[in-house]
Amino acid sequence: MPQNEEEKLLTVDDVRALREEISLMHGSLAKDVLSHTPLVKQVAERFIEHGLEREWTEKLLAPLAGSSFEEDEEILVAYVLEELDSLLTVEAEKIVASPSIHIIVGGTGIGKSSLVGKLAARYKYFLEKSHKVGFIHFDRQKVGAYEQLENYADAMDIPLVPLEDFLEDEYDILFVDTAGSLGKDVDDLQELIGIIESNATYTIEISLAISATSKTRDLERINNAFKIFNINNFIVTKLDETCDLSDLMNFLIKEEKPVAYISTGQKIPEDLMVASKEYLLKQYMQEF
Ligand SMILES: Nc1nc2c(ncn2[C@@H]2O[C@H](COP(=O)(O)OP(=O)(O)OP(=O)(O)O)[C@@H](O)[C@H]2O)c(=O)[nH]1
Ligand SMILES: [Mg+2]
Repeated sequence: MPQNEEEKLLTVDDVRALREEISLMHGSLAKDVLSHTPLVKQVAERFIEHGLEREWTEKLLAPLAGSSFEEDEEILVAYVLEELDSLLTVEAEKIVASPSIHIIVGGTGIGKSSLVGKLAARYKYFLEKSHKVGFIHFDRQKVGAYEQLENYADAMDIPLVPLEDFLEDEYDILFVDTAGSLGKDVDDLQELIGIIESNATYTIEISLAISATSKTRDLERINNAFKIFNINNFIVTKLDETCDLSDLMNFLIKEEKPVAYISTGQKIPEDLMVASKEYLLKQYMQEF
């Protein structure tokens, strides 16, 4: 190839740099447009203060600058909320048709064991169909973890099924309580998942419990730490402990994984609800 043609070829790094430049240009164009429309800019800044990323928010609102809506705050806010609504995903509660095992993983003290108790009670007592439910204990790290689950089992009249026995008897749904810092148990938990998957009896669901009080970097750290598992959905805990859902909202729209349940307090089994976008957005807007 002649030297001058070779020189013309773009390297991967060149393309990457070009892409970044274009995306920056879009960002600054959006900013330029917004700076001429005080109300649109003000609404954008408020959402940015509430956790949304600057570039994303400015790009979203830029087309409204210069439109007939640029002076209508209600419409501008509703427009962003509509977009958030379309990006958030929630999961409908499953009616268990075939035996299933639901494993709850997540950081230390996030509310995993409480969730296992709340969910088991819900499936046994509060749904239209009463399911045959059991607990599986898989927390070998925390002293007292077994007793905590045993207490729920006694209080709710739900069996605590020994790990060796769960394939013996068929349950509609088994809830597995795990440790926050799994440490060496990661391999054992993966092995358990492998056994469940290779045995046709049960389907498996893994939920990552995340606290509404966690900051973005903690949410990302926990999410990365548990990526070794095939996480199906999130369960948000401790929503009652904060009025500021900025970091949670930003995390959820970036992750694009559905939220299945929301835990709203310490009371077992009452403080649990099936996830709703409307509820999450209402809570998010509370402090707006
Ligand atoms: N306010 C509030 N407290 C909660 C919620 N869920 C759990 N808790 C409390 O958080 C504390 C820890 O709950 P656990 O369910 O033991 O948490 P865990 O993730 O199993 O903890 P480890 O097993 O130690 O990792 C307890 O005091 C619970 O009552 C919630 O939604 N809101
Ligand atoms: Mg626990």
